[in-house]
Amino acid sequence: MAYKKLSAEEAAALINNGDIIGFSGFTAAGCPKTITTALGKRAEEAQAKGNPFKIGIYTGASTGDTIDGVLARAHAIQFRTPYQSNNDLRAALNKREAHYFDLHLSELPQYLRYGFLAKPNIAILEASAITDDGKIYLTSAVGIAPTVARLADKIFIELNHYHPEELAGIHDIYEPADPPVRREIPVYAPGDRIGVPYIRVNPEKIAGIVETNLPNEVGAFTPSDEVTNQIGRNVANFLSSEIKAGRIPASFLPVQSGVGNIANAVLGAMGLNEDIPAFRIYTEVIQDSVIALMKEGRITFASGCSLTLSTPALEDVYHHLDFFKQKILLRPQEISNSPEIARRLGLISINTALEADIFGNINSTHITGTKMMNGIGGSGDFCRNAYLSIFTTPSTAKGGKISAIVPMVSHLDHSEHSVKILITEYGVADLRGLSPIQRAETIIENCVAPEYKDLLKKYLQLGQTGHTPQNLVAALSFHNAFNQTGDMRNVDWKTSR
Ligand code: 0RQ
Repeated sequence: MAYKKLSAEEAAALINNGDIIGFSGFTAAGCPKTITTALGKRAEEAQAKGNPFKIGIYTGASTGDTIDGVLARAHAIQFRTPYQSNNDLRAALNKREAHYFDLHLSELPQYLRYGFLAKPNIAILEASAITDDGKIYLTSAVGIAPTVARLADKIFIELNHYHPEELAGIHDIYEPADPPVRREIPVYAPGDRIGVPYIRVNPEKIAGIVETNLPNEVGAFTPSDEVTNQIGRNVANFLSSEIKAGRIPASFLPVQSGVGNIANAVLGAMGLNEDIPAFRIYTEVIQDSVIALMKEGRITFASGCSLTLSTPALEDVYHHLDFFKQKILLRPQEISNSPEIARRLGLISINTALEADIFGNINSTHITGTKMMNGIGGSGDFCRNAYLSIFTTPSTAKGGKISAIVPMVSHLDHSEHSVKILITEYGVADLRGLSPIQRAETIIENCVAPEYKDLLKKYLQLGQTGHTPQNLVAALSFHNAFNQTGDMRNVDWKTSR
């Protein structure tokens, strides 16, 4: 091999305070693992000597603990974008120890190219293979890798032998040209290939190769429970009724579904629903349920940005690559999450809310308006541009002390203009064509937990005038009750009037 072999410590020694690093990967899939572990130690040693050591971080989305966890615990993060989901990093962001700016995932590569954000001078990429002439074959995700590989001055490769070289061919790498010369991204069906299966770089930029043999750090999914299963069934039944009503073509449309247990339960329920024909996926995160449904013939193709699979599911894919490579494509996030393609393909988009308000606005990111949970991820890329945009959420959190449906969201990610359908375990609120007061009545009737229905009906009576009958004094009274008493059911309208 033409490249210098390095240990993780040798590579980390070439990274300095103030460097800005772009990583491969998307969720914990496809992320480098060893150089950052060594970098965390290097940062701690420098800080122990009284020297500052902080870096800037661009990733695809969340990462494994060896990036976000290690570097957060080492107090080594100056800034970071986009989506994250690590407990230690979340704590650091909420203490404002690291600066975090939350971006739509599709936008990050073009923001970097446009010069809106500081240029990454280093890229660290996990690869399953590399050729002497600079062709890099990624592993189980793509993320922002093509863009940061091109922009960086120096590239480190973690060549991870856990991932088979036969994975080559599953990726479809394509970077759009920038305005004013951008043309349409020519994806007309989920399976369309528009690029090449590798990232091509100048071999002189490759500063070294670290060889590894490590699985992804994707955690096991929490098993679905009765609430998530019921949400799944409500989504599936709603979609089958839309087919019967002729509002979704009988041949169905490609589906995007978010990340987590609800998304797994929704796809599982869609797979079981006999009125929904076998379907295709055009999404960012390919989760375990997609693989199971592919084996059953219920999902016929999945285009995504990552194989965010539990280790048994990923090994199943790797043992049957001949089968799965015909049915899966991994794309950069600006293609998997492209608003242009979401609109053209007519995606049915299903994402998760932390809270919704009775008028149909969605908060996917902030706990009681101040604390960052994870980030907006791809939910905005898809929901604004989908054929049909659905948000799901359990009706309550923390054993009923929090209603996920509130008078006014404490932070706004997706507005009433983008949100078409809201689904909880209690039912479906179809908001299409409804005025604000009609939306409020529909959401309270169909989606709210019984113990919160009367409270929200009373709230509607407090907002006497206007097109959207909010009461600006009482609008955040549910959140105030939670902050003051630990339970939203203790809301006191007299003090909030
Ligand atoms: O906390 O575990 O401490 O009890 O929030 O809630 O119900 O386990 O749901 O894991 O699916 O996460 C929106 C965060 C949901 C996620 C969100 C508390 C609740 C629990 C998690 P505990 P659940 P999930 C894909 C596309 C971003 C938008 C998106 C997410 C914890 O799905 O980050 O879909 N989405 N992007 O108790 C206070 C509320 C709460 C609440 C729940 N109203 N107030 N706490 N919780 N509701 C992402 C990518 O693009 C990669």
